[in-house]
Amino acid sequence: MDDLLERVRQGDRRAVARAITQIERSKDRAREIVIKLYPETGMAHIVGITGAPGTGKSTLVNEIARELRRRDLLVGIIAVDPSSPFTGGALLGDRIRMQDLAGDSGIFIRSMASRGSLGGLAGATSSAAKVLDAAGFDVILIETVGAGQAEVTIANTAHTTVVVDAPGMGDEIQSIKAGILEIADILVVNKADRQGAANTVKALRMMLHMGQQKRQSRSGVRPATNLATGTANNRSDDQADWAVRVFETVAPDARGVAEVVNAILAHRQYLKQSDQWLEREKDRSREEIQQILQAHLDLQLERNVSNTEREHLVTAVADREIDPYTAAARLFTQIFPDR
Ligand SMILES: Nc1nc2c(ncn2[C@@H]2O[C@H](COP(=O)(O)OP(=O)(O)OP(=O)(O)O)[C@@H](O)[C@H]2O)c(=O)[nH]1
Ligand SMILES: [Mg+2]
Repeated sequence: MDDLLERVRQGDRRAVARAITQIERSKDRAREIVIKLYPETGMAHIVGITGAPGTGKSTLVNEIARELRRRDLLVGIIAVDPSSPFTGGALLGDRIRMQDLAGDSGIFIRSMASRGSLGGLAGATSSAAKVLDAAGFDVILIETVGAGQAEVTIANTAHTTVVVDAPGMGDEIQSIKAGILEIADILVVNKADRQGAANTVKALRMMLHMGQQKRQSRSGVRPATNLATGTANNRSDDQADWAVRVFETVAPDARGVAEVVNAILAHRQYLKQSDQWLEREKDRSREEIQQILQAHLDLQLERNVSNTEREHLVTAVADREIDPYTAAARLFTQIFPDR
């Protein structure tokens, strides 16, 4: 194990692949790997690429990676295999599309399977990102389908979130509902070669504008910079704001991709120069601790309280024999009997 992790630290790609496989297979291994590698993490720029199914995320990630390589940056890619039935089979497609990058030793590509719970997927993804981080990859691109809470959770673990839209998806409103637009640092309208692209751009710009006005009137000061964290109010006034912008791309031709990469790198710069990098690190840490605690609690519950006992309490609450607080208190003493 220690030998494997030493090779990870040296950037050995096969060791990286094996470590990630171990993370997927065993929670205990994942724990051990994260504990041991953690001191060597914190250097990589983690970029989430999210959006509705079929907007062209994989194609775009492919081209973004190629552009980052041109700038001599080492790129790790994690494609989260969507659990949504709409996108079944996407994994194979992703592999084929990304194959042309596979010969480059400066790029590491990995798909993560979304089995198990939401927390499990997010947890495994962020652990895999730590392995890539410790291995010295400069930028880690994480592709997720913006369909649910898991994706938002994964996006929350990124420093920079790129939300990808495309014309004719009819989902501009949907994406707001899903909270996807709110987490964007950079917006991309891909498939700009398709009819209606200009309208999609216009709609997004309008929504951005409205979002900022709302925030402005709520806080009584100036527009918030950051649609994601809502922490702008804490920031001192002399810090330049990050303006969320809308970019147009035609991913298969790499059209507009260099500009998106510029924005991604500029956002990193912005985070580093303000206190926002630390703020995001704290957000990510908070999220992770929370997930670990939750998982621990679930495990202890499973171990120490039988299903029958739990169901018994559930029925008692449903029958109004006891209230839910009393039920929870009883479970608590059973989960942690020493207290
Ligand atoms: N016309 C056009 N087609 C594109 C563009 N970008 C991607 N496509 C096509 O759109 C389809 C979906 O692209 P993907 O990159 O797989 O999209 P995705 O968002 O990763 O899809 P999922 O992972 O399944 O959600 C493919 O057939 C691409 O070739 C573009 O800019 N213009
Ligand atoms: Mg994809």
